[in-house]
This record gives sequence, C-alpha cells and structure tokens, in this order.
Amino acid sequence: MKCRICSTEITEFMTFGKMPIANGFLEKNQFEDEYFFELSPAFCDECKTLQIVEQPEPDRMFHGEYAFFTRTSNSMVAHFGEYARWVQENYLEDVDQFVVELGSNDGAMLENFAKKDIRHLGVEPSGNVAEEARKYGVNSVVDFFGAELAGKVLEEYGSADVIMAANVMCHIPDLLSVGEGAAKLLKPKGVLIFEDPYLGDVIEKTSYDQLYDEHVYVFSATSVANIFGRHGFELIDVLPQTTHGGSMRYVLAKKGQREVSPAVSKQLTHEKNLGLEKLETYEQFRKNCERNRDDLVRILKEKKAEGARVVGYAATSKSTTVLNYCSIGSDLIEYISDTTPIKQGKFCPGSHILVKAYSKFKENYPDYAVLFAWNHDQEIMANETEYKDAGGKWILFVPEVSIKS
Ligand code: DWN
Repeated sequence: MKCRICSTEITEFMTFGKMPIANGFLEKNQFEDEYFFELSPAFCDECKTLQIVEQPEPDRMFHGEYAFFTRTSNSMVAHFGEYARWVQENYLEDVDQFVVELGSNDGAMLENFAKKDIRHLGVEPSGNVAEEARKYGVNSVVDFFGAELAGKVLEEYGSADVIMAANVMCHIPDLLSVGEGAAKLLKPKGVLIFEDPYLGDVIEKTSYDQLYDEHVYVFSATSVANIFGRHGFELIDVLPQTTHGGSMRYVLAKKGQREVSPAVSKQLTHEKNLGLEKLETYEQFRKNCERNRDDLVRILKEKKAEGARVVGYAATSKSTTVLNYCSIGSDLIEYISDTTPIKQGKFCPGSHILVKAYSKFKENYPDYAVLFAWNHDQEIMANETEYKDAGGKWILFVPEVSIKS
C-alpha cells in the first residue's frame, strides 16, 4: 500500500481485524448483509502520516441518514462557540467577510457566524445533518470539499478569509485535493484552520478507538506541515485542545503571508521527543492496544461471573472499534444507552448490541456502565451524580482499564 500523500510504501504495523461501518447502526433484518472491511493503521516513514490502509467508499459512511449530530454534546456546542469567536477575532478582515466550514454537520459552529450576519457556507456531505443546520440559519451545500467544489464556490461566493473544520479533516482521504481547493479559494492572507484528535494523545493514552472507518488519518503537527506544504501552505500556529481526549488546532497560511508562531517549532521538537517519527513507537502502541483489549475483556467477564449488570454508556463511533476489536457482544454488555434518536432501537455495528434510549438507563441503573464517550467524561460525570449516588460505577478504558465510583 502506498501513502495517500507522498506515494511512498507505508508500513502496516497492526490490524484491528474486520470492522463494520462505525456509524452503521442497523436493524435485525440487515445483519446478514452487513459490510465489513479490514481496519489496519499504517505509518508513512517519509511524510510521517498515520493513516488507515483501507477506507470504505465515502457514501457508505456519509449519507442522508448519518447518525452523528454535533449538538449531542453541550460542551462541544460551547467549544464551537468559543472556536468561532476566536476565528472572528484573529482571522476575519473587516470587509467582505466569508467563512467556509468543511463538514459543518448540524451547524453548531456556523450558527455563531450566521447569528452575526457573517457570510458563510457549510460544505456537508450528509443531507440529514445539513438539513438540521438550516434550522439554525446556516447556509449549507450537500457535497464533499475538494479542488472542483472550491472552484464552484469561488465563482459563486468569491474568495474566503477562512476555511475551517473541526473533527473533519481527518475524515477526508484525498487531502491533496483539499489542499489544492483551499489554495484556490482562500484570499492571499486567508487561513486554513482545523482541529482533530491529536496523534500524541492517541499514542500516549492508547486511545485506539479514534481509529475507525471515518478517521482515515490521525494527525501530528509534523504530518500536517508535510501534507499541506505540498500546496504552498505553511503551518503558522498550533493550539492544543482538550476536546475529544486531546486534540490539536492547526493554522495554515500561504507561505510567507503571515508570521509563524514559535509554538510551531516547539511542537515539532516535542513530537520528535515523543518518538512520533519512529516506527518503534507504533509497534509499542500495538502492544499497548492488545494489553488494553485483554484487560477490558477480563474485567467484563469477571463482572458477568459475579452476576453484575453491565451496560454501555453512549453508542459512539469509537465504540465500534472497541467492541469489534475486543469481540464484545450482548453476552457481556446488556445494551448501550444513547441520547441520539436515530440510533435508538437499532443495533450496534458488528457487535449487534441493542441501543436503548437514555431514559432506560435512568429508569433502572445498572451496576456498571462502560463509558464509551470517555472524551466527554467531565460533562457526563457532572450529569450523572444520581447514578453515582445510587452506587453505580464506571468502567473506563482510556488511558487504561479501570473502575471508577
Ligand atoms: O469525528 C467524529 C466525532 C467528532 O464525532 C465523527 N467521526 C463521529 C463522532 O464520533 P463519536 O460518535 O465517537 O462522538 P462522541 O461525541 O464521542 O459521541 C457521540 C455519541 O455519544 C452520540 O451518539 C450521543 C452519545 N452521548 C450520549 O449518549 N450521552 C453523548 C453524550 C455527551 C452523552 O451525555
């Protein structure tokens, strides 16, 4: 397999085995035809990009029944309010403002620009979430972003001050087309800003569940500089974020157009020290994943043998990797509670554990809940004091398997 970015031969350092579509929640009558692919991460020694080898066709993942809505987390909605304010303060000129967001989902980010009458456009391939965004006054086009669409947007709207994304860039296999499109669409001083789960955190916390069909890449500052450098961009700033278990916000500008923050070279050095450029680091990661898997399965089997009730909390995309890699089914987890109506009453991809409405969790607390939305732990712990007071415990698996009261 060749690197999607620089065409060098890449090294597949492990496999998580056969995986279904992470957000492919299904009905019983769909079990037989369920689609699977091999989920194997690989590392490119040349451009230092971590990527999955095989990715299903985009329209298997993003379509009119996409199951993830950004607004399911209040803390993420607040985060996007803050992100939008920061973009406006730092990167919007006073005249002829125009902001483009890639993967604008239900409009949780662009709503903040719409409210201020700032010209904006969301590019969102899943029609149902784009429809939801319209309810918040967000102007969206249902499409994938790339060089071709950038040309059309340029013609219709003119050039952009900012192209931004959050938890989206890592979903796009053809980043060279995104780079080409961004270079075309941005004003000379325009910036490309995006944030995604950060490779350093994934490695340090063994949060292997950040790898699934939608996440074709896990970025570092080093790889981002290499990828977008191919289209004349330079990395001018990096800002660590606490969201999604540790993310990084990257700011890129056309070469020589803006000052480069000292944070960039500091981060590149930090990544060398973390060993993110070395294959050995990924081989160790594989061992850490295997240990984490064995520990989780052991704890679940122990609880089952004790006669305890164990359920899952939040049918996240990430949980698909955990459940399938660890071969956990409804023999070990009774059901998974989730607040998203479109997932409720359906079965989890691959593991076929039933997803129940959150009200079911509240009605009859289990003894243990596996926290699949560990990245929202603060928000969830603050909401679940009643569960805790009733003696309910959490089973956590990031950064390692543990039980928390
Ligand atoms: O990159 C992506 C991230 C940003 O969002 C996408 N590929 C898809 C999605 O990933 P995820 O599903 O792992 O995201 P979350 O935000 O970790 O989990 C969302 C799910 O968790 C929703 O189904 C709602 C559920 N949830 C819940 O049931 N109770 C979430 C919270 C905060 C809760 O309290």
